[in-house]
Amino acid sequence: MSNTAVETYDAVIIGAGFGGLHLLRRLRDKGHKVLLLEAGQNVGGVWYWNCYPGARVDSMGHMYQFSDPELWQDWDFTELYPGREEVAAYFDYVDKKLDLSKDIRFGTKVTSARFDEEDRVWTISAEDGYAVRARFLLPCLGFAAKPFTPDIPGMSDFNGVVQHTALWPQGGLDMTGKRIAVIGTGASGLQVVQEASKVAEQVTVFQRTAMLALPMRQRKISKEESAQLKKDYAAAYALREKTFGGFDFDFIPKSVFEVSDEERRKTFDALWEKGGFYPWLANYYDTLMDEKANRLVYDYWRDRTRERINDPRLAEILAPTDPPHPIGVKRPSLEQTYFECFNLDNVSLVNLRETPIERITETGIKTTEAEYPFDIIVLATGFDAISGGMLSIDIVGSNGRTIQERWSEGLAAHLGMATSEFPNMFMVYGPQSPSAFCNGPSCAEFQGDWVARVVDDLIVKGKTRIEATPEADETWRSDTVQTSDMFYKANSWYIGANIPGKRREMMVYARGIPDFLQRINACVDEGYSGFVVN
Ligand code: NA7
Repeated sequence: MSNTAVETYDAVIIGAGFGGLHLLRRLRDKGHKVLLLEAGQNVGGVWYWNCYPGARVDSMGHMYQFSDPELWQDWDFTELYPGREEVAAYFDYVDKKLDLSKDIRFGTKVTSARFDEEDRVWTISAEDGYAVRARFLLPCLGFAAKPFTPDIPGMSDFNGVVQHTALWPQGGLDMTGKRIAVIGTGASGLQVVQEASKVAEQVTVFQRTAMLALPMRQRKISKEESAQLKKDYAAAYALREKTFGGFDFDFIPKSVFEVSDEERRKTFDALWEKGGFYPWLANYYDTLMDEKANRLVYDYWRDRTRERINDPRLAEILAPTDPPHPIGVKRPSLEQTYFECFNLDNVSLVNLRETPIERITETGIKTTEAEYPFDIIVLATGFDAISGGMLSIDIVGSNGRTIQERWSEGLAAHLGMATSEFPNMFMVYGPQSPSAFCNGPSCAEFQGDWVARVVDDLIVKGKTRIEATPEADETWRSDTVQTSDMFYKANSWYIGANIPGKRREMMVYARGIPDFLQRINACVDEGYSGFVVN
C-alpha cells in the first residue's frame, strides 16, 4: 500500500559506523537523496557504544581510518593502536569535515522495515514512531550490533552493578576502590582487566577459555613520526586490496615446514617483536590451515606468554600446555599488560572449566567452589555477532516472509551483501561478507563503494528493483561455509558458537579480499550476475 504521508528517499542507511558514513558520503556525492538512521546519539557505531575503560582498536591507526587523503592529511592518531576516545574524536572530525550529521537522524533505533512490492519501496520504522520510505534499504550494522548477555541464574538478585561492556554508561562507571568481577576474556575482558587492575581494590577474572592474546606493542606516535608515516599511506592503502585481510601486510608465501628450525625461529621472533596481528596474519601461509603448522605457532605463543606469568599454576590456566583450539581460528585479542596483571596482588583468576558459576547472589558470584563478593560485575561476554543485528530488526521482504524466516535454514547472502526475497536491500559488513576477516575501514570502503556504484547505476538507468536469486545465495553460502576445518575447532563468534542454540556455521567469507573484490566486480561487469534487475 502506498503511504505518501512519510518522506521518501533514494536510500536509507542504518548505522553511523565506518560502513554507514562511507556510504552516506558516496551516495550523497553522486547526488542522491540519502538519510542515515542511527540508534546512538553520535557517529561512531561500535565505538560510540563500547566506551568501557581500555576499549582500544586492534588495528594500527594508519589502517584504522578512511583512505581518502582529504581526511588523513589533517588527522594524527597519537598512539600506534588508538584508544576509544581518539577513535571517537576521529569520527567527530570526519563528521565535521564532511558535514555528515545534517543527513543523520540520531536516537533512531530501527525496529522494522517492510518492502512494498507495488511501489518497490521500503518503509522503515523506528522505536520512537518515526517512519520513512526509501527505494534502497542499506543496513550497515557492523558485526557487533547485538550484545550478548548470558543467562546466569540470579542476575537480577545482585545488589551491586551488573554492566555489559558494550552498554557501558556514556558518563563512565567508577571502578576505583571497588571489587570487580570480569566475566569473559575476549578483547573487551582483557582491556577492562588491564584498566581495572590499576584502580580497583580487587579484580577477579572468570575465564572459560584461555584467550590466546598477542602482544600489542603499543607506543606513542609523535606529530613528526606521523608526518613521516604519511609518506607511505597511499602505498599502504593500495595494498589493502591485495592482501588476505585488507591490511598492508600478508602471509609469508611459504610453508612453515619448508624452512629450517633456525629460520622459523627467527621469523617467529621477528613477528613477535612486531606484535599486533603480525604473528597471526603475516606468518607462514599454512599456519591457519594446517593443524601441525598451527601447533608450532601455538607452542611459541605459549612459551613466550608463560615467561610473563610468575605463578606456574596460573600460567597453565592462562597459557595451557595444549591449545584449547588452534591459535588464530578465534580472533586473537591484543594485550599490553594482561598477563602481568596476574602477578599483581589485587588480581585473581577463576577457571570456569574447573569451577563453573552456579549463580549470581545478592552480594556476588557463587561458583561450585566458593562465593566471591563484588561491587560491580562486568559482563565482557561479547556479541550475537554478524547476524544478530540484522535478525533483531523485523525486516519483511517481497513475499511477506521475515528475514528470520528467510534465514531459518541458514544464512545465505549473495556476495555477502544481498539476499533473495529482499529486493533493493544491500548490507555492508553483513553475514557472509569478509567482515571480521577484513580490516573494518577497508571493508567499509570496498563494500560501500560497490553498493554506491550499484545503487547509482540502477537509479541512473531507471531500474527500480534488484533482487538476488536463491541460486546465487546458495552458491555464496556454500563458498562461505566450506572453509578450513580449523575454523570449526573453536567455539568462536565467527561460527556463531558463542551463542547457545545458534546455528554453527561460518558466517564470515574467508577467501580473502582479492577473491572477494574480483567476484563482486565481476558481478557488475557481467550485468549483475546472480541478480534479477528490472
Ligand atoms: P568475545 O571475544 O566474544 O569474548 C566473550 C568472552 O565472554 C569469551 O571469553 C567467552 O568465553 C566469555 N563468555 C561468554 N559467555 C560466557 C558465560 N556464560 N560464562 C563465562 N564466560 C562467558 O567478545 P569481546 O567483546 O571481548 O570481543 C568481541 C570482538 O570485539 C573481538 O573479537 C574484537 O574483534 C573486538 P569463551 O571464549 O566463549 O569460552
